[in-house]
Amino acid sequence: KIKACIFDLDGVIVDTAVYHYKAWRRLANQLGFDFTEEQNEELKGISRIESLKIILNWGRVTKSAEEMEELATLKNTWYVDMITKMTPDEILPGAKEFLELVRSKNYLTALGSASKNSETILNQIGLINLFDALVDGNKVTKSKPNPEVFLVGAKELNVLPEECVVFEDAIAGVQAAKNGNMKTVGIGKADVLTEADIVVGGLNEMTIEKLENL
Ligand code: G16
Ligand code: MG
Repeated sequence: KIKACIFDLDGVIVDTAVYHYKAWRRLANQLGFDFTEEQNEELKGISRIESLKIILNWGRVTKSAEEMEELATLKNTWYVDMITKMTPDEILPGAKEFLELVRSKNYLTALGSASKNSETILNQIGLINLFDALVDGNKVTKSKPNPEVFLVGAKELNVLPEECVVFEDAIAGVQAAKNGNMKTVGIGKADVLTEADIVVGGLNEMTIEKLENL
């Protein structure tokens, strides 16, 4: 029986990918190359430092570990500048309503995000109080598809992995949930998120019935 819902942040609750893209692109341009929005898709759900490694590889640029830390920090200052201007009208359609709905039916809720900025974002958009547990890049070290972020979420909620449903927009995130023995609802396209138990276009298409039938 399902007892808890664990939500990814970027792509499920809010679209921060556009801000990540702007900040990473500014960094790439400064280093003398560019990358496309299509390439940016590959960075979804991937941690900050792993994202940087992928981007540097696209530009055929080599940096030391120390330089990479500096570049990642620089990108983050630009990113934080943008997300601290976010407002509740950037919440994706149905996200707030679905969180309130599941809570009213006594399901527990947790965030399971790779981002180290998740609390800033949830405060900006006014949803922080709708989560019983917050697990993000500050609490875990292993990147999705490793299930760590979701397993810590289940633990904090005091439920078993098989009692959890994960809502994810990234392939790596769906795999992480599967690797953790959790049910998954893919947010996006069924031909992309093939490993998800069901796929919906957004939380606005999600219902209690679909949740209970998983
Ligand atoms: C998000 C984004 C990723 C980003 C990661 C780390 O993951 O999808 O593109 O690299 O967070 O973000 P930060 O640099 O803020 O720590 P998620 O798991 O919320 O989809
Ligand atoms: Mg995501």
